Amino acid sequence: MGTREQELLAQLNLEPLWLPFTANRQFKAEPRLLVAAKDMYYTSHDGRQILDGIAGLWAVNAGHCRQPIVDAIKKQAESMDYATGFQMHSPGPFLAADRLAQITPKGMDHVFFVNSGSEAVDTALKIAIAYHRVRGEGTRRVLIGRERGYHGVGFGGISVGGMVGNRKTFSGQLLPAVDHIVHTHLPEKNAFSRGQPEHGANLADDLERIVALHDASNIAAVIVEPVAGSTGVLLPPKGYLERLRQICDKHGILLIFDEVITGFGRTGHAFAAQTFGVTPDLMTCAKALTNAAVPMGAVVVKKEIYEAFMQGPENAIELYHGYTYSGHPLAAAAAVATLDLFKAEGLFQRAAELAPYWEDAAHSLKGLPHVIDIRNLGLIVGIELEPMPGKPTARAFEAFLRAYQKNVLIRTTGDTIAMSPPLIIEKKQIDELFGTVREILKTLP
Ligand code: PXG
Repeated sequence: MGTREQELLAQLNLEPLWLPFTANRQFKAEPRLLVAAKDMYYTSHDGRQILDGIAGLWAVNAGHCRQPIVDAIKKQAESMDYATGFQMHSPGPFLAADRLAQITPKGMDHVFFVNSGSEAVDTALKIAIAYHRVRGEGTRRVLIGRERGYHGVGFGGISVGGMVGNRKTFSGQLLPAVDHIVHTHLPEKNAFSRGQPEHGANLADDLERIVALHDASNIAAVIVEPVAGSTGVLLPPKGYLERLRQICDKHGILLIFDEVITGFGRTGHAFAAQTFGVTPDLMTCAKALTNAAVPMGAVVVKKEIYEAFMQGPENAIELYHGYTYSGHPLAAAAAVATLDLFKAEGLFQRAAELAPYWEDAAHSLKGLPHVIDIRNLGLIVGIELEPMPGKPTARAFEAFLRAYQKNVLIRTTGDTIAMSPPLIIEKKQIDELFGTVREILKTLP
């Protein structure tokens, strides 16, 4: 440990903080702290430059500490810190909503602001139920998620989510009117697909099974991630999302895309809905909406959904929902600057242009020890490793630790290495990222 590191750690009392989604005791025994960031790199507490292979956490799409965003936040903090969004508002959220509506799929043009992906999911589920009710179809309350889905950690999100680790502690307290369609992971047929896999469109028909069980008149919405991220990068089979859309239309069920990680250029278009050519009725986003500089999320809905609420007496609140910080001025300022920066630098297009290079680099790892599948799209990759016998997740976590020692930040979930860099990444940095992972894979236990 260097002197700088020792000094910094000596000042910190690590004990009071309870870290999220972290093995706290293991971490506190050997902390990994990031102290600064610029563009593609973090600075670690021991003074190393760390290449950010995961855009913070699928979030810093324009790269770190970009000046226009920093300036916008500073300016807003100096001129007005906070204004309530309830029966009042400030100009920023209107500007942000307008900018956002310009890049969402056609017809999806009304925006409800929240502060995180989890809040966006819970808000979208509530809007779906409330929408059916205001239209006189109040029996439609069942929410359908998908196995292996991740929709944040609110009670709504874990209920429609399908990751057992996030659910098992709370089983019995999850939302009652929920069901799940099957996941789309078919490694025996689709391993090492480039982009969308060939097999599995028919898995969308599982929704018909659930409709037959509950009856469409009871179902409010289906929520899926267009590309499932946290569960280990699962891509939709060709034709799958189209089929899901058709079945929802047939039965009057709302389709919600959770675009928290796929939004803002990650797949080569503003949203995965555009990459796949399938438009949902509602979508959630967060993370890169502000380049992660200030927490913010949003639910974007089709015009018809917003308009269904704009009935009745004009002095009546149409939706009893909102957060103290919905449309927080600082977040709104960051969102406006971020969306302007994405546009000025053509970053979504840049992701699309880099995607073939990224794909080749990713698939060059095929054949290395332990690699049982590689899945990619846009600037996303999942590299699945054979688990160590009796020790699931241990091999991938070891890869994460070794990559960090070698100055590269990757992310692991289960035994899958996931990478999703800022969209400003250069080809030589793509080489460095995959080169480091290659070296690590050769020596992993
Ligand atoms: N939906 C999706 C699809 C997400 O990926 C959330 C909702 C929740 O967002 P908040 O802002 O409440 O965390 C997410 C979050 C990972 C990882 O390792 C991904 C997320 C969170 C933690 C880890 O891939 N995404």
